[in-house]
Amino acid sequence: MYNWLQVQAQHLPDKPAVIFDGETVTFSQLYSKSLDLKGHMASLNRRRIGLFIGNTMDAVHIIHAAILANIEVVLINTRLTAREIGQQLDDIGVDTVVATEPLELEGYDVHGIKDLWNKIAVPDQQSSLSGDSVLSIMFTSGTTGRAKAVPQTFRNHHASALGCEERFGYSEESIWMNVNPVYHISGFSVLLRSVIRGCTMVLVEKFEENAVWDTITEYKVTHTSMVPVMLGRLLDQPLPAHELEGVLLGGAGVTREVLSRALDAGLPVYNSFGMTETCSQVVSIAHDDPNILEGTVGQPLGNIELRIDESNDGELLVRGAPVTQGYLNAEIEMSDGYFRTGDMGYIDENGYLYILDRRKDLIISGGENVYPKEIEDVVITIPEVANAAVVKRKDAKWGEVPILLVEEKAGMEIGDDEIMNHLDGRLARYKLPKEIHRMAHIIMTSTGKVSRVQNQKVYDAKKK
Ligand code: S0N
Ligand code: MG
Ligand code: MG
Ligand code: MG
Repeated sequence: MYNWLQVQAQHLPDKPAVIFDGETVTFSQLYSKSLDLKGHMASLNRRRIGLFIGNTMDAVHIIHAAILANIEVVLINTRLTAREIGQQLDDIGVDTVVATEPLELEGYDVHGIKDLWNKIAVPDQQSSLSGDSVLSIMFTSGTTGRAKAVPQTFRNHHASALGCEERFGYSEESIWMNVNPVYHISGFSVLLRSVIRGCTMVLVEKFEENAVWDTITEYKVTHTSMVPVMLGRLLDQPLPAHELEGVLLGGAGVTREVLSRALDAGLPVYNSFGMTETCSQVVSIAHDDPNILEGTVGQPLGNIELRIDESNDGELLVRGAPVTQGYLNAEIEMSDGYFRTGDMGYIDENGYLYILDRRKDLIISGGENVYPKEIEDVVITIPEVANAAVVKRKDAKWGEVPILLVEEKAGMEIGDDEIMNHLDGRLARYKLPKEIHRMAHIIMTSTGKVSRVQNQKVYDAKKK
């Protein structure tokens, strides 16, 4: 049941499974090469392997080989620094990484794809895939500043794909373009949905708006998903004739302005809400739903139940087969089998969900999550810095960006360049603050934490 690729290799052997950079691989070719690579992956003798992969054909083979070998894959965001990657891997005991992209990571066993093919393959062992087995592990940072490892099982992924398919309306005939990084659930889920349903995936290595439109027209793409920043960039281009039936938006809130521009241009957009913990979208709304411009992210997918916890500021809770059972390295907050998202919202009388406020401690820049505490932890290691707070502001290019407020130690000063030099190399570049401000005091809560609300207020007042 979970051996999706084998099933498609039998049912649709000659159908294009993946198109990448002008090369087409059929389901039978994808299966046989992945099966071959499986033996080489298994020779690494690890139950859990880190993947440092781009959106390439090699990456697709590696992921399927690992699935066939029942090796848990740990997806690494390739924008992270070696320091950040090391912290994540150490936290869940991973010492071996397979890389399709250049990677310098001291102290780990890193194998390039060529190196992997040169290993002596272990003979094929029939591994039975069960719903409860972990297929993938992805990191999502948290309030503590330490990234939380989210295990996603075969059942989670399968349920997610079925829920998406039902609402989003793709089928075996669809051509799915994948422009999201495969190391995020946004991209990984497309890779799995396409083999689960037996449709073709057109994989795009790097998001570039002109080239993406060319891909959409050349391959007659019918379905795709993306973050709102990508949609905004696509809409800034002249729109060619296309055959798109669905453009799924997720990963960040989309403005009414971008949504209505898309609808005016005749793009069949679906807005949605989802997280790494829920294995992609769990709530969505179609372009032809009369409520699409009302600020709602839609109704829950068929296999999802929602609840609002009124006793906790209207926190959104989610339950269903796609939802992870718990983090590998942290406690998960659950109530009655419902996952506590940390986001605040309400559900109207027709079951439409409105997200009122993302978690106070979350900044979403271009679909990448940025956690204030992670930046603050690095800033306060600068000797001249007494305290630091990271707040956010809206940004035309990225949606939201981090802003750094710094309190210097008495009698000490530090320049912006020195601060930025300290952060660069320690933090991924998308986490670097876009402005730095000196403050007399960083406001703390009664429990001694940086006050998100109060420091944000101070910054907002300063802006006016
Ligand atoms: C938007 C992207 C494509 C921008 O990257 P681009 O243009 O390729 O940048 P580069 O050329 O690599 O770098 C140029 C400079 O820009 C900086 N930079 C890059 N990205 C960002 C960023 N996000 N924020 C701030 N700065 C950024 C670079 O650092 C560089 O600057 P310098 O030179 O100074 O270093 C790219 O960011 C991107 O791919 N974003 C999308 C990531 C994503 O997919 N996120 C979604 C995560 N969430 C989920 O997966 C859960 C929700 C979900 O499942 C979902 C999400 C979306 C769609 C569908 C679903 C679903 O439910 O199926
Ligand atoms: Mg071989
Ligand atoms: Mg670019
Ligand atoms: Mg640069």
